[in-house]
Formats: sequence, C-alpha cells, structure tokens
Amino acid sequence: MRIPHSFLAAAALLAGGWALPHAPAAAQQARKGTILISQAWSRATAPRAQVGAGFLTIRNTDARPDRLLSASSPRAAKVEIHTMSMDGGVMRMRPLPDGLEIPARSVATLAPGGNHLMLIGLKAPLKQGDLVPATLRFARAGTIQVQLAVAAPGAPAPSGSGGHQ
Ligand SMILES: [Cu+2]
Repeated sequence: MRIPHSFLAAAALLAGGWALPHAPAAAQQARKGTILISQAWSRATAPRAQVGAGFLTIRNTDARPDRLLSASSPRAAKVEIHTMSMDGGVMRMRPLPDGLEIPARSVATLAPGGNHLMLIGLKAPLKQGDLVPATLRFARAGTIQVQLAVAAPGAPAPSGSGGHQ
C-alpha cells in the first residue's frame, strides 16, 4: 500500500519527542576567529522534498558585530538565510537578503520556528544520520565549514524550542 506523501509530510510535522543521535560532537561544531558554531543540525526530509532546513547556534565572542552573509551546500542548489514572522496570524518565512547580523558578544540561534537556513533544490532527500556539509560565509570571520547532523523528520530542537511550521 502506498502512503500519500501529504500524509508523510503531516506525520513529519507532528512527530516529536525525539532526541539527536550521538553524532560526533566535533562534526557539528566549528570555530574561526571569534565565531563559534555549535549544534548544527537538520531534519530528514520526505522522499520527494525539494527543500530542507538547517539549524545552528552562532556565538560571536568579538566586541564587534559580525554578519552571516550567505551559505551553501553541495547537497542543495542553493541555501538561503530565512527568518519567520507573523503575517495576518500566519507564520511565514522569507529570505533575509542582507543576511543575519550577529551582534557583538552574543549568540544567535537558528532553530525551528525562527531563523533558519533553507536548503533549496535538494539533490537527494536528507536522511536521518546524514552529515550535510555546509559552508557559512561571514562578513568578518570569513568562511566556516560545518556539518549539519540530520535528525528524524519533525525532530524538535535539541533545546526543544518548537516546530518548523
Ligand atoms: Cu525557510
């Protein structure tokens, strides 16, 4: 019996209570200059999904702000930096054309329900357990390579901050 893809997508959104696997911590962390990346992760996608999301924590230890300008991944045609906001009572996401500022001595969390990386034009579905390479480009720190550890579809953030609707 075939399960409609719409059902799978709904199940993915509703699934919860799942924890990140014990992937090598080093794979999800990277440091360059005064920028430290941690908890880089993603979610498995439905078989024919064209997009996936990437989440991570960016710590800027500098006394000056930095800016995440762009990102890319060999697994996707392009990667956009998205934000989410309420629009007429509906959560919508939109690209941040100027990227995301990381204020001085602060932490920016890209997480479900908020800012995130959008992997557009996936070359293959993201599977649980995959490590998806991504390159982040910062205005000051330059490029940083990270690996997004792919969790189960609909997995909550490691901190449990909600769903990517
Ligand atoms: Cu998005």
